[in-house]
Amino acid sequence: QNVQFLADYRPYPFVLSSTRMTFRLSATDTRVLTALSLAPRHPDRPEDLVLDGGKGVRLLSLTIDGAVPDPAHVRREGETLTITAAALPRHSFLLETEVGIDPSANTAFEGLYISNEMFCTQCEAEGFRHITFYPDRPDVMATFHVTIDSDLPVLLSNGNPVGQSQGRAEWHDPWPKPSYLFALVAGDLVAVSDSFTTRSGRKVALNVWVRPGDQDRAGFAMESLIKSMKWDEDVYGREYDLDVFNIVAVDDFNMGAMENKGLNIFNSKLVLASPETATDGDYERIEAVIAHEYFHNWTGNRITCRDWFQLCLKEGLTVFRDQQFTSDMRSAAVKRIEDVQALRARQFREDQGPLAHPPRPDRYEEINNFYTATVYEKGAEVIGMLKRLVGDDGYRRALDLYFNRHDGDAATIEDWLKVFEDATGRDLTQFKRWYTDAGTPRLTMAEDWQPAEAGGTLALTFTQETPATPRQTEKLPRVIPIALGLIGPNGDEVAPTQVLEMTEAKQSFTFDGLGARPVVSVLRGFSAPVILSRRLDDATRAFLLAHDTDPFARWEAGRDLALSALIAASQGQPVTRDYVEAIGRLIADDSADPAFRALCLSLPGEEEIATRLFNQGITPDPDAIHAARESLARDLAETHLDLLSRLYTAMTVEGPYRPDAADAARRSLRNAVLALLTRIDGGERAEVLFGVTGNMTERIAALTALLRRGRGQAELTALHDLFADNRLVMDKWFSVQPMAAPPAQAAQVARSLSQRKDFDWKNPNRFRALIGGLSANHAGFHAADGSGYDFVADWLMRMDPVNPQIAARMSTAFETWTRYDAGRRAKALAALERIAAVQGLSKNTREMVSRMIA
Ligand code: HT7
Ligand code: ZN
Repeated sequence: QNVQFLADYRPYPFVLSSTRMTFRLSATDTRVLTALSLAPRHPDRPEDLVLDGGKGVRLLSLTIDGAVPDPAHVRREGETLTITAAALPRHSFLLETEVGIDPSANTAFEGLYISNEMFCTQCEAEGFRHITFYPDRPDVMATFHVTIDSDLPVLLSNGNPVGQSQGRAEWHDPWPKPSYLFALVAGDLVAVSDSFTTRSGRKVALNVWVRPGDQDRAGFAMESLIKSMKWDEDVYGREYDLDVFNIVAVDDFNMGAMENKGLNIFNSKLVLASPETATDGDYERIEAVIAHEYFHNWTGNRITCRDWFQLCLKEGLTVFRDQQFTSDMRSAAVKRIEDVQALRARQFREDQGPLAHPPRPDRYEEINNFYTATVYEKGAEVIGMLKRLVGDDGYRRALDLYFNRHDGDAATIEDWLKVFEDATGRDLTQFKRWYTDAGTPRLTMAEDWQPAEAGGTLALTFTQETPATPRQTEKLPRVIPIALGLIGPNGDEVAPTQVLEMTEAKQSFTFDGLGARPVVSVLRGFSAPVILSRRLDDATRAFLLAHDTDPFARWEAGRDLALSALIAASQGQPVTRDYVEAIGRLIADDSADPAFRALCLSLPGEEEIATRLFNQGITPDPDAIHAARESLARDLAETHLDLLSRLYTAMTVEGPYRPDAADAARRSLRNAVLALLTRIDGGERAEVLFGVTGNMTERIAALTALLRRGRGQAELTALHDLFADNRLVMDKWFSVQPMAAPPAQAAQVARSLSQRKDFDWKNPNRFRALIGGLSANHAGFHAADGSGYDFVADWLMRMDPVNPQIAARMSTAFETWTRYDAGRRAKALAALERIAAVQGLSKNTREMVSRMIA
C-alpha cells in the first residue's frame, strides 16, 4: 500500500530556480527537452535527487552540467528517477533531460494529450510527471521559459509571449510556480478577444480560444471574465499580473476547468453558450467557474499549497470567493439556498458515509480522489463561519494580511489560521477542528419558556454531537456560530439576527423581557454546516414560511414542511394540509422573488427524502419515496390548478432571451409550475412549450416533464435531429433520458443508450452524462432488482483502464449503499466486489471501492 501521510512532510532537498523547456510536438512521439537549474538545499548534507516521472516517459538523455553521469548513479524505479548524491555537485548545477512521450495514447487526459486534434495538458494534481522527469510537488516553484515547435497555428503556454516565428512560439512566465500550474495548448483555434485595464493601468489582452465555428458561443465567457477581473479588484484589491490572459475550451476534460497561470483550460461545456444550446443553469455555472479559475490567480497561484493535504487552502477559499461573486452578480438569497442544497446533496452525503474525510485530510492513497465536496464546498463553508465569527472588517484585515504575508509562498492551513489570529486577536485553536475533523455535527435545540408578569424568558439549550467517521471515533465539540432571530406571534421580528457562539457540547442562551412567547428562527443563512433538529409542528413551520425575515430560514421552513409531508406519505401515514396550503399562499404572493418562489415550489428530491428518513433511523424505500413525491406533486397541482395555470402564463418571458438573473428567475418559476401541471394536463403545455420555444432552458424543462410522465419520444427525436452535431446538447440528450425515466425502466433506458454508436464513452462529458444520469435517478439506480448497480459497475470496470480518474469519481454513485434494505445492500455489495476483483484495477478506483466496502 502506498499511503501518503501529512505527518511525513519534508521540504524538497533541492532548490529549483528556473525551468526551461522545449516541446517538439508530434502526435505519437513528442520530444520534451528540460533544463532545471538546481542547487542542494543543504550542501553539507548531500542527498539523492529524486524526480517524478510516469511509466510512459522514455528517458533519451540526461546530463549534469553538460556531462553524462555514470549510469550506475542513475536509477529508474516505479514512477521515479533517482540520481545518487555522489553524482551531484555540491553547488548549483544544470540538469538537462530529453524524453519522448506519446500524447495520442493518453486516454486518461492527465499530462499532455490530444483532444480533437488539439494538443493540451492537465497537470493538477500529478500530471506533469507524465510529461517529463521533475520534482512534481506544489512546494517546488520555478520560473518557466517554454519553447513550442509545431506547425499548428496557435501555440500557447503560461506567462507572456516572448517570441513568435513560423513553427515556433516562446513563452516566459516570470511568476515562480509549481508544475501543476504548467499548461501548453497547440491547435487550430480561433479567439474571441478583448482587453482589460487593471486599476494600476496595466493593459491585459484577453482571449477565449475555441474551435473554428464556436466563436459565437464564447461571448458570455468573455463577459464573465471581465466581470471577475473587476470584482476581484473591487472586493479583494487583487489585480492581474501578466500581459495576457488566455482561456481555452477543450472537449475532452476530466473536470470543469483548470487555473494554469495565465492559460486557463476549460471543459468546453463551461465556456460555450448560446440561448439555443445552453440553459440558464449553464450560464450561471459558466459565470461562476470562469470567476473561480480567475480568482485562483491569487488564491492558488500567487499563494499556493505546501502539499496536497492543504488542497482546501486554495479550493475552499476560491469556492468561497466565487460564491460571493455570484451573490453580488445575482440574488444573494437565492445563491445561498442553492449552495446549501448542493452542500447537503453532495457534502453531507459524503460526510455521513464511508468516504467521509476532513476538509484537510491527513492521509491519502490517490490525491485525485480528494477533489471532493468536502475539500471544496465544506472548505468554503468553514471560511464562511470564520467570516461570521470575526466580522466583515476582521475578515478583510485577515485577507489583506494573508496576501501580504504569503505572496509567493506554498502555504498551509496553519498559516491561514494564523493570519486570522494575528489580524483579529482571536484564538482559533478550537476552530481548527473544522479543518481536521470529519463528520457533520448534529445540533439539537430545546426551548424552555417562562412567562412572567414583567416579561417572559426564553432559554435555548443547544447540544452538539458528531458521529464517528472512518478512523475518527472521538469527536470534541466545535465552535458553532448559530445565527438566530425571534419572531413575535403577530409575525413581527422582536429580535433581529444575532450570532451565538457555541463552544461546549451543551450550552444554554437566555433571552428575557419578552412580552409573549416568540418563534425562534434559527440557523439563519445556514450559519454553520450542521444538521439541526428541533421539535416544531407543521403549523409553526408554516408560520415561519410566511413571516421569517431571513430568506434562507424561510425557505428552510417550507422545506421542512414538505419533507414532513413526504415522509408521512412514504410511511403510509396521514399527511397534514399545512404544506399544500402554505405553498398556495406563497406562490400567490407576487411581491416575492420568482426565483425564491420557484425554490419553494420545487419538491425535495428523492435522495433528499431518503436522507431525511435515514437520519431519523428509518430505512429508505426508494419506490415508496418516489410514489410519495409523485402523489404530493399531483396534490399540489390539483389543489392549486387555477393559481398555477395563471402563474404559468404570467411568468412568460417576452422578448429576446437574456441569461440574466431576473429573466432566469421567471423561467425557473414557470418551469417549476410546468413540472407540476404536466402531471395533470396530459403533457399538453409541455408539448406546446417544446414546440414554440427557442431556448434550451425551456426545451429541456418541457422534455424532462414529459419524460417523467413516460412521454416525450417525439420531442427526443426532434432534439436529436436539431442538434446531432452539437456535442454539448447531445450530452444533455444522453443524460435526461435515464434521469427522467420512470424508475422501473431507467437502467434499461441507459443500457440501450450505451449501445448507440454516438455513445462516445471515452469522452468524459458523454460518460458522465449517461452514467451520472442514471445515478441521479434515485429509484432507478436503486432498483430492487440490482439492474442500476450492475449497469454502473459494468461501465466503471470498462472505463477504469482507460481513464481511472473518471471511473473512480463516478464510483461515488455507490457511496450511500449501506443505507438501504438487505436485498439492495447485497446487490450493491456484489457489484462493488465485482469491481474490486478486477485484476490490475487502478489505484484510483481501488482506493474508492475499498473505502466503500471497508
Ligand atoms: N484546480 C482544479 C482541480 C483539478 C482539475 C481540473 C481539471 C482536470 C483535472 C483536475 N484535477 C484537479 C480545478 C479547480 O478547482 O479550479
Ligand atoms: Zn478550484
